[in-house]
Amino acid sequence: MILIGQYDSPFVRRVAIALSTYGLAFEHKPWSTFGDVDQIATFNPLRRVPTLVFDDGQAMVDSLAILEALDDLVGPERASLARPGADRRDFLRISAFAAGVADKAVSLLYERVLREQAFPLWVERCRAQVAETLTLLDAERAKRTTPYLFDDRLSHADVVLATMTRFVREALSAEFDWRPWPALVAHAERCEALPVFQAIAQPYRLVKPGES
Ligand SMILES: N[C@@H](CCC(=O)N[C@@H](CS)C(=O)NCC(=O)O)C(=O)O
Repeated sequence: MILIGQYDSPFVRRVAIALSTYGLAFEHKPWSTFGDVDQIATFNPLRRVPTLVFDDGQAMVDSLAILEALDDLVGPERASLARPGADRRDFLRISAFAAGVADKAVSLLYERVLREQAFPLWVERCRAQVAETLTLLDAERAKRTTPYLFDDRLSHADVVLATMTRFVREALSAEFDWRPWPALVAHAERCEALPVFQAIAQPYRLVKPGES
């Protein structure tokens, strides 16, 4: 398999962490969405990352869809990051809110860096969406006493909560004061201390169109 995208993306990182946790071998192409867009386009017309290219040559996008496919590939015995059963709705709900924050953070970032002048209404909308959803997620994390969200083992939901937190803190460091969200910070620190998080990491760096 080939995984396309850089590890400063919270979406690419969550997929790489799953591949690595499941012991699935993959070739990593750390291509930038802007600097290496032509190379990405040869595999994926949508030109987004993560792109996962399976051994039969089929390319797939969207981190949640990719994780579902990986869980199917390894089967229920090996899919240790999946949480089927009673917690499924919470698992999907928290995962989707965390990924949604990352989506809106990416939108805000692009608005700030790709336009000569950011559109204030959009900036304020993204800022409110990110901040208020971080408050929701912090409360979800704070009310749980287990080491990870659902039990004492890492799940896909824990992973995206942590990769999102690192991304927003690094890429939009001037934008948000994290003091209101201590449970998220503590959660991210716990995850970032794990060997798989340390091995699959890259400090955030923006590559604009035309740069490499
Ligand atoms: N919902 C997607 C979001 C992926 C995403 O936003 N990727 C960004 C990089 S972090 C990207 O490809 N940006 C370039 C673009 O959207 O054209 C997922 O979960 O994979």
